[in-house]
Amino acid sequence: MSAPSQKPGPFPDDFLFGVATAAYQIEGAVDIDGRKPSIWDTYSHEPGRVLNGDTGNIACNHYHLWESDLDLIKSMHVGAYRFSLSWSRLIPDGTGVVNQKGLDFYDRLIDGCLERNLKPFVTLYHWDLPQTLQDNGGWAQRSTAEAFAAYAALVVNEFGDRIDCISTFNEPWCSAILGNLMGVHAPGNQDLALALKCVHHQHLAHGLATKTIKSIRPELPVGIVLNLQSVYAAEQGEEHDAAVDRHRDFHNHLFTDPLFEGRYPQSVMNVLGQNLPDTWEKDLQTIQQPLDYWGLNYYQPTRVLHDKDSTANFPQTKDAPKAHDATLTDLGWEVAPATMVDLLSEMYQRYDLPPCFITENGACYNDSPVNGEVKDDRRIEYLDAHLKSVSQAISLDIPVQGYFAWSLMDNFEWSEGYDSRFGLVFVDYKTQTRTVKKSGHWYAQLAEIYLS
Ligand code: IFM
Repeated sequence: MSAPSQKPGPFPDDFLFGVATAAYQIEGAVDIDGRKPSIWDTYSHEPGRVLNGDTGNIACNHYHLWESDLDLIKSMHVGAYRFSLSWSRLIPDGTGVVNQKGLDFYDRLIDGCLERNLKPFVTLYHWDLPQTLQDNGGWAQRSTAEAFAAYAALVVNEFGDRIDCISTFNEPWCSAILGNLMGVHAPGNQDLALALKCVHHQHLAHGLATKTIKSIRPELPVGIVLNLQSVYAAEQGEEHDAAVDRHRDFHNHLFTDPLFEGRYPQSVMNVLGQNLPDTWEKDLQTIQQPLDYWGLNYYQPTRVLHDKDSTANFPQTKDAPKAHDATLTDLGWEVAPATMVDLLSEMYQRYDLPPCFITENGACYNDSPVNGEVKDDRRIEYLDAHLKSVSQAISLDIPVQGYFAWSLMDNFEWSEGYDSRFGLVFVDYKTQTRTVKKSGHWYAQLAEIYLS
């Protein structure tokens, strides 16, 4: 296809375009070369947890196809590749013995990025906790935070000279809340008190790891990637407005206040504070580390209502039904790009923040190849509209330095398995053939225009 007639933008000259993936979603090779199970191996093998019983056993077989996958990324003219490391490939039990073959894999991958002039943006934790650590209590235990700092030290000592940016966590909300409160992600717990301990220890792990990374390699940019919600009341009324405030406190500020201001939101403390570990107060100083950037993963707005059920847990909100005229993706997520600008503005008003990257943005559309072509025009519209919002945010002086499309290719979409496709590249899981979708060609042309 030809270049978009009206390209989104403008963007600053050094604005970075990239694509993103995560280890468990693409690598496969789960029991090869010394890797041991993570909580997602365990969880996905439990009956009924993942749609169709899908697992990450093979995924996109990226562990073996990494070289041609990097060529594919290069062919898209992007400047950066954001990926995560599998902790259980590097330190199979989470602590102790280091797996040389795991180091070798990421050595090859990082060198492969550099050979192709792709900046490696590395994430330490994209939800795949080594199962041995979970067997010892997982994120509910302080020792897991300490183990994470040791893992960060290994990564920075090995790869720190060759990577551009390192993020401690990807979407800590998901691993704590979806995984330990809602029970729809690994490890599948539904326990509010436990979930709050996990939130705190993930924060602590971030703080300890950031300090460790900076002590080893002060010049390496360190940040954290958050999936914050842009929250709106679905109906007018004071009770719904108050519900929005509570929802933001629980789902956003429970994460951002400690990380960026070294405190917990008062409304959460009033109701749930007793569930935090006893050490919470003295840990806050460690948690609030100066960061070089932060990442926002953004997909859709959240519309809520006050929950009239007085026995409902804090924040006592419920999701509103989708408006009849809302545009939805194939996963039923609302398409509303301007809400991303609202959220960015809100964040920069509330906190004194470093620059940010949109570290993920994209949409699930399940178009398949017809005569060898995947005509996913809806994905192009989605990406185009969100890139226009990024440009608008920049025009409002919000320092967005880059944008990573989620995802390079279709992959294991967690509890939704392989049916939900977010890729710019179509993956035929039977043959492992990759077909660049129309959106992939579009994104490549866009990146090329801004590159030149
Ligand atoms: O696939 C996920 C990714 O792992 C984290 N952010 C959201 C994506 C789409 O659900």
